[in-house]
Formats: sequence, structure tokens, C-alpha cells
Amino acid sequence: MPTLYYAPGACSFASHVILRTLEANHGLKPELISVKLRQEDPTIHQVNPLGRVPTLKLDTGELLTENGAILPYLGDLVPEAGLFAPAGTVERARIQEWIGFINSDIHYAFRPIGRPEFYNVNTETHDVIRNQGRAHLTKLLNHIEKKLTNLTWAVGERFTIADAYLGYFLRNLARVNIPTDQFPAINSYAARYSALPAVIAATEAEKT
Ligand SMILES: N[C@@H](CCC(=O)N[C@@H](CS)C(=O)NCC(=O)O)C(=O)O
Repeated sequence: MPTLYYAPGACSFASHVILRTLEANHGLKPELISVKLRQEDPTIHQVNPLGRVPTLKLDTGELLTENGAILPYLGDLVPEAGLFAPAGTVERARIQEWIGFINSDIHYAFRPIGRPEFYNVNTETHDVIRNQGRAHLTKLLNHIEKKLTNLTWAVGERFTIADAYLGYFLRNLARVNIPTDQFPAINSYAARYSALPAVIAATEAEKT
């Protein structure tokens, strides 16, 4: 059974949710190892040279990194769970389209807001950097709002690996002070996500 290295509250939450789903509905018994990021915790550096989560250790001992690889791998592990889609289908490409967009655009749109020092060490510039970051993220949210309008999940009526990933970011908007009043589709999507048993289970586990 695979082992997931995750950090509480980090983007590894998406893989955590998928593993909880497979555990509850398909008898998978994953191992979950909680690590601390950017600290003197050697655990994550032993399995990932960049010290990042998510990292997945397979039964063979091989290590996988990157949400963009781990989520599809987990989706294919139990195809009958319907968390991904068969090779060659447009639906599979749509799910990958979402994962690519979340990985390259959404994730990094949070960085100037949460870690302005990454862009300029001068703390006097940080409010400007954060506000620019919020404006950019809001632009992306306008795009997502249009895509989610009249849909239950990212590619239709079925919860997929793309939702495990997207939901993590969409329910964290308050944490970075992004007002969401103008995004009704995003708000109801985030509420649906937070109510999923696997999301509740992963959230509880990450509190401990
Ligand atoms: N592109 C990677 C990014 C992973 C990533 O940056 N994870 C963050 C947590 S959300 C992390 O581990 N940060 C620790 C660090 O950069 O030192 C992915 O999507 O898997």
C-alpha cells in the first residue's frame, strides 16, 4: 500500500483526500506520514530532495513527487472508483487540463500573498506585493467561477482527482483574505467539497 508524506494544511491535502476516499470505499490501506516543512525535519528530505509534499512512496520503494503525477497515479490505481477517466478519453484530458492549471497557475498565485519575501526581502514592499497577488488570484477566480457555474464538480457530476486538488485551494481563500461574495459558484463548490466524508476525515487527521 502506498505511503503519503504530507504536511498539515499543505497542498498534499489533495492526495490525502483521494487516499481517504479509496480507503473508505475500496479497502485501500494507505500509510500517512505527517512532516514539518521548512524546518529541521529530516523525514521529508530523505524522500524528496526538494523537501516538498506531497511525496508518495510506492510498494516497490519508488518515490513519486508532484501533485500532477501523484493524483493521476492514485486515480489509476483503482479505476473502478471513477476518480479519473480511461486513457484516450476527452474527459481524462479535461481532468488533466484542470490539474495543469491548478498546478501552474492557482498554486503559485497564492505565493505572493503568503510569502511576499520570496519576491522582495524589503518588508516595506510586502503590502504592495500581497495586493498585486490578490488582484491576480481574483482574476483567475473569475475564470474559475465561469467554468464552475451550473456544474457540481470540475468536469461535471462526478468528483474526480481534479476536484480533490481544486477544492483544497478554493476553500482556502478566506485564509489569504480574498473576498468571495462575487463568486457564488465557487462558494457552493467549496461548501460541497468541505462536506465530503473524505475531506472531513482528512481535515480531522491533519489537526492531530
Ligand atoms: N509543484 C509541486 C509543489 C509542491 C509544493 O510546493 N508543496 C509545498 C506545500 S503546499 C511545499 O512542500 N513547500 C515546502 C518548501 O517549498 O520548502 C506540487 O504541486 O506537488
